[in-house]
Amino acid sequence: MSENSTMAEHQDYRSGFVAVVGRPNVGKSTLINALVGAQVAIASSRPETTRKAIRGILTTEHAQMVLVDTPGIHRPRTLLGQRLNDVVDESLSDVDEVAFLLPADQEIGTGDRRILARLRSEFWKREWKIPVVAIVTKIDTLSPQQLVGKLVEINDFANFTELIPVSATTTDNLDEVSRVLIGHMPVGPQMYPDDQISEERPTDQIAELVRGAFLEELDDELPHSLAVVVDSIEYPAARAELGLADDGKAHVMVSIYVERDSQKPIIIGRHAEHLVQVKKRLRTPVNRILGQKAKLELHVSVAKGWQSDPKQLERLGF
Ligand SMILES: Nc1nc2c(ncn2[C@@H]2O[C@H](COP(=O)(O)OP(=O)(O)OP(=O)(O)O)[C@@H](O)[C@H]2O)c(=O)[nH]1
Ligand SMILES: [Mg+2]
Repeated sequence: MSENSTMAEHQDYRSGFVAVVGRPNVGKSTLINALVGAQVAIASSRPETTRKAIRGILTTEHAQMVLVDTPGIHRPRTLLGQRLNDVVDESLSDVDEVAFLLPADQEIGTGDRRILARLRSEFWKREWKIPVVAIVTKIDTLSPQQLVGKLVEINDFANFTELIPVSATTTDNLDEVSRVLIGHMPVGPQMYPDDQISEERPTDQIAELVRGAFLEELDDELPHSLAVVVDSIEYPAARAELGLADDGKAHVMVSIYVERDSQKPIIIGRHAEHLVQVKKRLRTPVNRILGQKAKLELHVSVAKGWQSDPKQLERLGF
């Protein structure tokens, strides 16, 4: 009997899906990475970083929790923005629990009220139909006194199932977050192997890593205009068959799309410095994902106004 099935039969083993929601930039992806203990979702200082419902998997001896990262809920300005909000709706349609993130360093605002209304319409009928846990993020930005005031304010905002403060950056109270979220999950079997931390396919994982690396490399608003697709992975044996040079590496063909011609040189950089840096930064993580030496081949193309063009959005996987 495998270790998995032993665990799955554990009488009060818990498992379930937790949708992690909140306004853009409140720290959803950072918290998921901290809980899972690996970079499963990209995080950045710019709002609207997350575009897909990426699932991070946390497995303990007594539970398996699938954390569903979601795009920040916002008032959409483009068709992409609408699609991102749709992603959140889909993520909410089949979860066991919701974690609603509110940042300690900002006031409760219209955005939060809109999210609460959305959660109420979906999950409230005299009481919450599933647990809705409020998580106050970035508590490292407040003094202990300020934090007390903040917790009172959020406690008055809605009657959440539970309220937990956390800092993903300092890991302050992080264990308590997983304990509480797991505590509210239903009893159920283990769904993924012990060592699986993400549900993404390698091609999608690499595409996200490339987008994340560009977000770090570029320091203006341009990153919002980027879309990244891994077109193919050519493994050494297949390359040899095609008569291509076999350097023992898997070649990962990546297309990077920008919205306008003028953005191309900015993405590439002087002497292709951005491309070089991104490849360097990602060498180890990409090798790890593919389990072998790999080479990124980055091609920058223009997909005119893709954020508002239904056809282009579909082609880019939205
Ligand atoms: N000080 C502090 N900053 C944090 C903490 N958690 C996240 N951040 C920062 O907040 C910014 C946004 O983090 P993300 O995790 O990308 O936020 P998000 O909610 O996933 O954002 P979207 O995907 O755009 O909706 C980043 O600059 C993080 O470094 C924290 O605990 N403390
Ligand atoms: Mg995010």
